[in-house]
Amino acid sequence: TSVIRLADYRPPAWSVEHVALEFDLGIDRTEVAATLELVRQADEPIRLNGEGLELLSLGVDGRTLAEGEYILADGVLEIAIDAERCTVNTRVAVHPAENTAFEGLYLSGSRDRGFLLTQCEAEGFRHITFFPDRPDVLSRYTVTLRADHDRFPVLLAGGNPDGEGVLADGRHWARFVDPHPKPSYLFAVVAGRLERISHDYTTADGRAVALHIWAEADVIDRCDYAMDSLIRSMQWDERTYGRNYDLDVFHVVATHDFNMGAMENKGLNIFNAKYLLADPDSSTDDEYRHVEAVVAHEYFHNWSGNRVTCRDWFQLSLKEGLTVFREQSFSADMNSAPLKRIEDVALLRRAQFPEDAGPLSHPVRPSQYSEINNFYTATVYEKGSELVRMLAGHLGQEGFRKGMDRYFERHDGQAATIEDFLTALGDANGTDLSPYLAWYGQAGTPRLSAEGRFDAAQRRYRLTLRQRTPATAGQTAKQALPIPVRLSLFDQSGKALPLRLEGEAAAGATERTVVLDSAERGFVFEDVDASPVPSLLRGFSAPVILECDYVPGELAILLRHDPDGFNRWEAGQQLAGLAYDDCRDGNVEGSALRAWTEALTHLFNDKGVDDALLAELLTPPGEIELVERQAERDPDRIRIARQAMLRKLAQRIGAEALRARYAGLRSETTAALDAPSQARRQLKRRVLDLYALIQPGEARELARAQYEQAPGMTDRLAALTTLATLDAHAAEAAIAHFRQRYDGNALALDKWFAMQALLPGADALARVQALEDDQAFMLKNPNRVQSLLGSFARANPTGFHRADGAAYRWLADRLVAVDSLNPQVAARVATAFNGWKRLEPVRREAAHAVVAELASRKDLSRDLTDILARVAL
Ligand code: HT7
Ligand code: ZN
Repeated sequence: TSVIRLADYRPPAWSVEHVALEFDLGIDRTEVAATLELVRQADEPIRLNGEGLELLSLGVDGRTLAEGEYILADGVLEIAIDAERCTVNTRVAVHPAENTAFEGLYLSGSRDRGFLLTQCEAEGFRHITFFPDRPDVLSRYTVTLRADHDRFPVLLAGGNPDGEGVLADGRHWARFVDPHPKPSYLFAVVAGRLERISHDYTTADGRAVALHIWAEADVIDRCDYAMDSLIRSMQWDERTYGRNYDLDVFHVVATHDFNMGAMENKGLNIFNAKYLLADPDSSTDDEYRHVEAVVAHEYFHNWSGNRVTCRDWFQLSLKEGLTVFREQSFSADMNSAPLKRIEDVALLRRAQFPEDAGPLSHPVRPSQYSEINNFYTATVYEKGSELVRMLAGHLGQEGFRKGMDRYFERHDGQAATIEDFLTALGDANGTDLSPYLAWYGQAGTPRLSAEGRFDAAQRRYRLTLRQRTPATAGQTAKQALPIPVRLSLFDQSGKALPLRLEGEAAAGATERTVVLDSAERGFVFEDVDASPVPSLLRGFSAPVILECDYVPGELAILLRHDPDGFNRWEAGQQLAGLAYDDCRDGNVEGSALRAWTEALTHLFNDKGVDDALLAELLTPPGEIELVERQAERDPDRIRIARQAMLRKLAQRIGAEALRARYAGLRSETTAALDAPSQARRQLKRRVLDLYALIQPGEARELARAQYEQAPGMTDRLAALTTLATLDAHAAEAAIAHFRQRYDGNALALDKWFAMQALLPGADALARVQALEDDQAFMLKNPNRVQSLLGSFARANPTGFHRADGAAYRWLADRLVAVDSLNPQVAARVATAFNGWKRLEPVRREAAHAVVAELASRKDLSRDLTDILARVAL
């Protein structure tokens, strides 16, 4: 397969000033007529991308081209022409109902009741019409839709409405004009039977905007929370970045058939229903937060992505990393900032660190790709956001805002690069941010080591910081990066010390940031009376792995006294890691295990600790993160050691205290969404799970009662999970009850499939295979595939990594089947093979055989082939 390289970038040879598109919509066949106003930029033929299009006619400046006057090969239509400008007319046919890949124009739902929609990012527009399908070609769009009125009563496209009317034979039409030049990947249309909820919004700069959320009739009453979230997002972007919405209408559409989370098409966002619908009976508290976050994310793209877009797909993080960062700040403002940070860092560690440590590792700005769809990764999104966070931290709140203003002003209506972004931020602040560029080009997670030395005679504390990044796939030479380390020093009683660095006149704040910009550097703090406990990398100030030889007692001090909620949790995670090591090594009397259980017991009994934070503190790193602490990776042993440490904790807190706490939290009878109620539910779940480790019989009865009386999905699903984890057979009746109660509710059923796919142990495969026979299971629906196959393969280590390799062989077989329908989804699930090389030998051999066999097949999609080729290396 061919490789695209950043180094080969050349500006487009022809620009497209205006595009007029006319759609004659039908489920089996849609005809698309396009008129492109092209302007020469270089001495080259016109080249238009087109895939899977049936070309009906082609004309230039009003003249139909005969066969020899153009070349159509390998997805490119080439027309050689002398003029400086010209108009190209094409007419093509496409077949939406046959499009199972959900890229381009496709059908969501059934033939008789579903609706048509498009997905163009990254390269879907070429499946709709011939076009220079690259993000640096910005054009103004006029779109006319024509369709049968009864079958497609609602016709939508991005932009402002520009007329509608009736046609002969029961057909009708609608036209839309988008005044803002945009790349083709932001184009969208939707047509079908949809209901809507609406809100009249006025922007801070006085524009009246009609907000519409569209969904199929059976779920339209679950869109209110998304509308509230949208309004909050719009207000937040006005307040925080001075950014206003810029069209007269804003449409949001929900679909159950979508490859990713959502899509920020200009003026017409399209959402996976999973991230748009929410109601207490079918959504968990986590899902409510996800809806708020994804609605905000897509809305924020209107500036970070749409008004200023990407020059090429190597710059993907320019819009994605920045927009994730904007969403994270928004969510922190709407909810609890420390809890949001905990959630985001936990995700980074669970998803991005393993990605960056394995064969799929790549820089935030990759230098080459063979299939761009495979680069919508945790690295581009989550690590990309961490890089923006470092820049924001470096400039401070005001400086960052000034920099963002400069960036939006300077590049409005342009396709920009990551250099442009750093330059604008730096220029607005009179500073040079180019050292941070190295973060964008270097893959791998840096290891930051810290060593402290206290000198009693000099009353000094010397902190030596060192960095090193291990070699990653295809990138062995690594350089030092600027690593901002926010820190405090605590005395043994847990009091933060005022900090004075060597050479400074007076002591300043108790927290400051030092930057390690070389392989090693020492920082000397003056006026220190006794050996302090350093609290490092506060707020997770850089995406690195901190290696610091804390003794357990030091971490226990931070865990008890650090005033910053995030760092408190972080100290708990570090201590839990050491406690895990004790359990792994069979050292059940280990000092770390003791310090961890004691400190947490203390916090458990401390009425001053917030419920939500306590719930997080009671959750040690998960089985996936813990593989890093295991030389020979054996998921069964990891789980055994982790369960052992949790059991120790439960014993230390004591059955009586756990039961009493659970009873105190149990009284809830409504599913109210306020933060304290959510926190109580979260804590209740942790407490019951701990209790189940020492009193399984009683815990089962409590879980059963909780399941039956649950006022909402959070409590119901938590109880069902606890029951099923205790004993899947004993939970059968409740599992069947849930299945029946939510029959027809796709999103609730997804959770039902996922919950079972995640149950640990070697019999998980048989359970998953049995679930494939459930009538509601279908390979053609991405959410269903993710909930059963994806959850099992990517998040059930003991189930997937069975020592006999049976689950590997089963997944390989299913991947081939999914691939024939939807390559993007198959490629995503296949990343489950990412870590096979570091498994213990028996599993490694089994996985290797399967991966090698799959990778040698010649009949797979480019998406899946690309992942397998890299994973197999
Ligand atoms: N920008 C969106 C990316 C996206 C996508 C990419 C490839 C294939 C299908 C897709 N659907 C959406 C999502 C986002 O807002 O980041
Ligand atoms: Zn995005």
